[in-house]
Amino acid sequence: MRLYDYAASGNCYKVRLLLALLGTDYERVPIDIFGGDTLTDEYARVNPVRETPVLQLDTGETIAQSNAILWYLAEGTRFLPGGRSPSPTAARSPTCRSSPTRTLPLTRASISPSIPRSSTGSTAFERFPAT
Ligand SMILES: N[C@@H](CCC(=O)N[C@@H](CS)C(=O)NCC(=O)O)C(=O)O
Repeated sequence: MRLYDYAASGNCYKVRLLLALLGTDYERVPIDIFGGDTLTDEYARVNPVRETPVLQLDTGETIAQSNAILWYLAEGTRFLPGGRSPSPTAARSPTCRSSPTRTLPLTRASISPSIPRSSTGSTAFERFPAT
């Protein structure tokens, strides 16, 4: 497996840390996010969101979002025992398995901050639900 990795990133570091704790061999692909490495067409094919980290499996499938990568790597190990996720959406490929966990962090990090929150923490959508 291959990790697209920006050395100074905390999101990348936690993936490197878990890979090290698991003793997993991987190829590290250094990405300089300030040097334009994420702005190439080639990188857009790896991650259209143009962020690091990205884990590329030997099948070529890619997993973005650090927490989704952690989930994928940890499942079935001592860090997340109990085997692979029993979720119906988790049935097929590794990337399918991790897709809910990829979507949730992406939503939280990239979409919900732009939804205004009141002082009680509720969003406009919650205060004015569709009828
Ligand atoms: N929610 C994402 C955040 C990823 C992220 O912000 N990555 C930064 C490095 S920490 C990045 O690659 N930024 C590239 C850019 O903004 O151009 C995750 O947890 O993986």
